[in-house]
Amino acid sequence: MSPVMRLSRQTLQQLPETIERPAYDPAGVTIGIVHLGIGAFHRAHQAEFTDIVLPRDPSWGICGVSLRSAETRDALAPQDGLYTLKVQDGQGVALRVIGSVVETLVAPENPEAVLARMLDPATRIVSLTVTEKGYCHNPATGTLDENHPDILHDLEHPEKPRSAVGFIVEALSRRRASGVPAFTLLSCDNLPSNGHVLKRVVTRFAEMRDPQLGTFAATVASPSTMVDRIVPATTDADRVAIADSLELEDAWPVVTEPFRQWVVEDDFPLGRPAWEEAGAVFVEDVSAFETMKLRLLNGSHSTLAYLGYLAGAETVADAMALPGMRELIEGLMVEEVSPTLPSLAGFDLPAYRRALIERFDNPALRHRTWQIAMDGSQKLPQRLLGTIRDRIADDASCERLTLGVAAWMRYARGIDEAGNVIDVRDPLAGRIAALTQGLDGAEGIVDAFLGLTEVFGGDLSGDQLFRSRLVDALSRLMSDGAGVVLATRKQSVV
Ligand code: CS2
Repeated sequence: MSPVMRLSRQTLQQLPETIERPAYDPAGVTIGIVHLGIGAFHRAHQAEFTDIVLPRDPSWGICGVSLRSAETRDALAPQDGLYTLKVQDGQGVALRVIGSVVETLVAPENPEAVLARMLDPATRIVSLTVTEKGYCHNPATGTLDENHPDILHDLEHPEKPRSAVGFIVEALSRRRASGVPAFTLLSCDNLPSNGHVLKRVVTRFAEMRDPQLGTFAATVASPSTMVDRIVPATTDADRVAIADSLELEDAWPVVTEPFRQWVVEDDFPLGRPAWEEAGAVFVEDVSAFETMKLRLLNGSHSTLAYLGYLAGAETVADAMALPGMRELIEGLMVEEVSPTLPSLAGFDLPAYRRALIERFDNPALRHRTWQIAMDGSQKLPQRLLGTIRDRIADDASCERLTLGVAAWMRYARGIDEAGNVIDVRDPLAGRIAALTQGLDGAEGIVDAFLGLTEVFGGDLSGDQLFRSRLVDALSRLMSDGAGVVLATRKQSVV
């Protein structure tokens, strides 16, 4: 029977002994961080790091903001923001109740309440996990897409913004007017030099509103970070299993793996939590870590997701078990990605790659290929295309990476190998469908995709060698299917 009582501050004390709970009184926590994009990733990553250090300084509680739907607030508000983090792999399970998210707001319902929080002088950090598309940027260049519908909206209605960029700039403008120093911006999304990208789009948008505001925005601290933890979407089965262990209902627990990593540039003029005590690593320049993670982990993930989905694998672990997949991913990491990485003194790259394979194999995480396949047009530039660019410049092979890109093209057209419709989620899905409509040959399809210069950049869009390799890979996927291509790949490679 499922429990009737709900997790909350009141019921916290009745949790079974085995469940770890906040080592502080959640009622005594005040807000120091406004987080835009309160999804599962934030709750399994930054919110846990913060939870660990709150006993030392309870002034760093988090106000979590949803920029779109009310779902998270509706689940967490009746629980006083408390939720369970379930950490699991093939070996075991650990449950911990997190108390660092002390308020949840829904931006479209009340943008003014979000702005009020951002203006509060106690708010010293505004962090973000709004996914790649949330930056309203051109993925190939990292600059603001000035024609983005949300940007056009926010330019016209600066006091009622929709986008993260619009909220940040309006809050900075009001803080500046009332003499409150600017908060530190902290991007926690999977973008190369995420702090720089954020600063660039914020500064440009501020400039479009008012040149002086642009000058002010250019002075705001925006350290880059590398974030890592695999966090699949929570399922109903997870909810039921967690309620059984808690003997309480939790409307939105989060499930993740034991591994977690956070590398952060230490530039916080108004201070920060002592996240290093929770395992974060502070460095001067995060870019080498970020390139490594995006190219090795996320590049492999996207390749696994597109090829795996097409070959009928529902999860990453299933995809890893497809004949030929493990060899493909290992070869991609060792032979094609690793030679392009900047060197990191003292870093054990082979051990990092081995750990990645183990993480992809984690049988306890049902990480759906479909989930990772989302928003490919925003992800591919930093995950696969940058590496391909470097390999082409070095006159080196990139057959596996190219197969990953071709698999995206095959997937993004929206029909699977059995002729069924794929639920493609991508801001460019409509454009891709229109561009490729009626085409049935690999050459025409590749040319249509390469016309997306905001994805491929002017250089790769016009690269003839890249084009012919893509045509070759896509024709094989179209004629043989992903499963056969994977299983027979070795023979077909020259
Ligand atoms: C994944 C990432 O959904 C995706 O695109 O590749 O969310 C991945 O799980 C994380 O970056 C791991 O840190």
